[in-house]
Amino acid sequence: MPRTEPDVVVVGAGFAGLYQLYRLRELGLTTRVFETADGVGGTWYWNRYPGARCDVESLSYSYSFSPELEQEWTWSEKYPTQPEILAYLEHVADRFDLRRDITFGTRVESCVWDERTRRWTVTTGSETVTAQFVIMATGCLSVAKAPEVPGAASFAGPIHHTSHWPHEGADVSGSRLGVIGTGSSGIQSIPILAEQASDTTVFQRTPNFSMPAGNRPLEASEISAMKRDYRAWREQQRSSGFGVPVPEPTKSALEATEQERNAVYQAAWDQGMLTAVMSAYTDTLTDAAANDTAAEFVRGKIREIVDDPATAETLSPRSFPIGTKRPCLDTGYYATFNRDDVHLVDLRETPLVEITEKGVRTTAGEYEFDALVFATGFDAMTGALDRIDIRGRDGQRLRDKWSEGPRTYLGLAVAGFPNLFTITGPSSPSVLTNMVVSIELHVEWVTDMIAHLRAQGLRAAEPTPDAEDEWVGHVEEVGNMTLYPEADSWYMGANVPGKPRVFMAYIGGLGVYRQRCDEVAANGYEGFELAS
Ligand code: FAD
Ligand code: N01
Repeated sequence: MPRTEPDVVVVGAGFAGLYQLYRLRELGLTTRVFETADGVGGTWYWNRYPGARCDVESLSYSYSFSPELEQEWTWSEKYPTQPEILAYLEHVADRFDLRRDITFGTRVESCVWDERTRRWTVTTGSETVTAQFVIMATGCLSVAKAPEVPGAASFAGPIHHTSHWPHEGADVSGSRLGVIGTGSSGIQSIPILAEQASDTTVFQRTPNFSMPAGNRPLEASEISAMKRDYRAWREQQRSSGFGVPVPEPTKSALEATEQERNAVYQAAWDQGMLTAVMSAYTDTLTDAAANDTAAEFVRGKIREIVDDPATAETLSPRSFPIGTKRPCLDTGYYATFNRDDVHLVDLRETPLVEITEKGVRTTAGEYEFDALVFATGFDAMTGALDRIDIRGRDGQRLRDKWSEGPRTYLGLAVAGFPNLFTITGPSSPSVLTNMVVSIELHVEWVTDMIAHLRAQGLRAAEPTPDAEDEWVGHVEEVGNMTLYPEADSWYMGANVPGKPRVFMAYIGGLGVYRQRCDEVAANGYEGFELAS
């Protein structure tokens, strides 16, 4: 029988929840994991749209905690597909016998702190359990959002959100297809969908910067070289700024001549790595003029690839600095707009009005479709936490506390919410990095803290309001030194109407952040109040 009084409840069974369970077992703690989905994988369980793959190289976008796992798993491509990443996570779940502590198909609805027992009461649709600790491994991009227009229920054909793609696949062959959204999910799926559909119309509100992924099968020699050098590579990942080792830039883009810059950008473009362009110069993300040199390089590429100059201009981002909305890697995205059966609608000129029975109405008129795809993204960073009724000391609700933006200490814990931890929580480097590296850092840190509490006979820990205020201020200060706050991005909460406009990630660098977390632990969990 599953326990009703485990030591720990973990919410979510993606990269974060699986590893957290593994670590807690090592510590000898009893753990229940609850997962809404019917299987493991998180992001890679849900996002099954055609073309879904990661854009951090497979050899880096993988766990580092088990050298045996590293040796026995062999990635097939530079950027693995969703099915391959899901197969990897299923393998991890089986190899470490994790499934027996996971309750699938079960959503956690509320978590309420009981000050008397110093335990959380966790309620799902089917049971109530209590636990000393709750660890939210609920994901930064796990709550899909639809376009904010009325009428979806009236559409006669199927509507597929990229993040809830049917498991059996969606056959759009021969269909007239409308796609709303041109972020990473749209940019990955549109070239493939356009090949299948008889006619495709892309509704674009904001064009995004994208670069060719240069995806390819991995050579046996590179796999064996990496398997030989994995330990050193992992060390570099852990101390790097973004969780992907790249040479540190030493020069301002504005110190280079245009010719030098273009050679550097071209080499980065050919490499097919996001970090190569974004890390080419020291000031790409901090100086508007420096940033614009990279932005203009990409806009020049769009003009080269897209035959029709007006379409090229519509596809060219001009309303935000490059990198301040998540840039994309693609396979044939811009060239797709050279097809006669692909049309681009600029929603800045003719905004969406409604979804109708036959299709989509903009201010210019009605477009008729057989099927629609919403590639409209997520209520990111706080969405999954906001949807759980989390009540800390004195009945305070987390979503009330965060009504003007999330407040955390290190993105890991929240004042007033004892023994609650958030893996890749708001105000940590999370989505600005290779997430697997950030996840491992958080899981290991939280596990160490729980081990410390138990070794010291302590029952509860929570950040002090002062430590939280200091961290929130620091995250904001560092964010304001960059161009990120200028963009209407999901990093800023700007994609969800009514969401507070706050930069929700820490851009100080993963290596620097790791040092800070290590110092906090080494100083006896400085900034936390520990209670027996
Ligand atoms: P998730 O994988 O999101 O898992 C969270 C789980 O929690 C979900 O399964 C969800 O169902 C469950 N859950 C949430 N709330 C509840 C609840 N109340 N009760 C029960 N269960 C709940 N990152 C990169 O670093 N590189 C990439 O290339 C990259 N590509 C991406 C591609 C796509 C299409 C998307 C959407 C994201 C991508 N990401 C990428 C980010 C990705 O989300 C992370 O890399 C990583 O998979 C997150 O793992 P996680 O375990 O933290 O969260
Ligand atoms: O979502 P998005 P996503 N009317 O928010 C548009 C990761 N990821 O699923 O920009 C009209 O980026 C919206 O327009 P605008 C990655 O971190 C990675 O694509 O808000 N349009 C935008 O064009 C990524 O950043 C990969 O003006 C509306 C699009 O929909 C994150 O997940 C692949 C609208 C949403 O883009 C999210 O990506 C996939 C409306 N009402 C995802 N609402 C990799 O390749 C939204 N839009 C690794």
